[in-house]
Amino acid sequence: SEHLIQIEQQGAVRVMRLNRPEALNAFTATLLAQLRQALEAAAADATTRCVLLTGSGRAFSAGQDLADPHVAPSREPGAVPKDIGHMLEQYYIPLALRLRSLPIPVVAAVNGVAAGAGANLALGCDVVIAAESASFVQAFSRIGLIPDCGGTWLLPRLVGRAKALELALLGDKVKAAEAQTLGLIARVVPDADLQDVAMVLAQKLAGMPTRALVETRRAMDDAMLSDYESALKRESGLQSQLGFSHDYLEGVAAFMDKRQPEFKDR
Ligand code: T3D
Repeated sequence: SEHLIQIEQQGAVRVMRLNRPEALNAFTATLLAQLRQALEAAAADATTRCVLLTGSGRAFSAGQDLADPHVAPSREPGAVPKDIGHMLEQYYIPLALRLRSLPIPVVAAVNGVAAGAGANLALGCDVVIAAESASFVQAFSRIGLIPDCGGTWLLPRLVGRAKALELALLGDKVKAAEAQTLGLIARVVPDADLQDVAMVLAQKLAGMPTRALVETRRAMDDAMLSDYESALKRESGLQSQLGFSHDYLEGVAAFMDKRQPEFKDR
């Protein structure tokens, strides 16, 4: 079948480019399946230490393809309505979970508009940077839905309840600069620099102690749901494990020897 994700390896960084530019990279079942497959392959490849997710054309992703027969409501009178929850159960939930549990960091380089599921999958990545001309739209309420792909979990955590509800209820387009000011994303860069800046960032992460990065993500996510003391204890448990890792020995040795570390764990 057609390749809807363009994959490219640059050293230890695997670039995954959503590649349905004629449809603003809107998600079809095929595209979602290919993206999940690509994530599995990156997770399984020991030489890949960072994923860079981006889009081709003028959009990052317009979210669910509303013309896709899996979800498009039939306009025929008397037609049986479809259960669009199946699409979430079968495709989006496993994808969102895999992104969040990947054994390597994931950078999202948002090159243009990111709407609906496209916005929330991007916001679920570890470091999100965007081009100046990019924008984020919680498009769900406009078509009678609620934010999915983790939107109800992510948005209040990223920007607080007041702004989260404003974004989700109104479904207005938020420009990249405002998204950064709100704390929705990490960084905004000039359009012409996006791919380079994202690659430098991804290469930097790829050279860092992968396990520590991934445990940091997990510990922060878990800490959101727990009290202070539990977070302290979880940190301690993870720290003991990391203390036995090659990368910890290497990191401290390199610091003491005033040389660049060479991290290997994954
Ligand atoms: O299980 C389930 O299905 C539930 C899962 C839900 C997950 C979701 O993601 S729900 C949200 C789905 N996405 C949307 O509602 C976004 C709809 N699109 C827009 O709001 C806007 O198109 C954008 C903000 C993304 C971009 O705006 P703009 O002005 O830059 O472009 P445009 O002119 O609106 O769109 C260009 C074309 O793409 C246009 O087609 P045309 O007129 O050139 O033939 C437009 O219809 C089409 N398009 C845009 N988004 C979608 C789409 N076609 C199908 N599905 C789309 N999501």
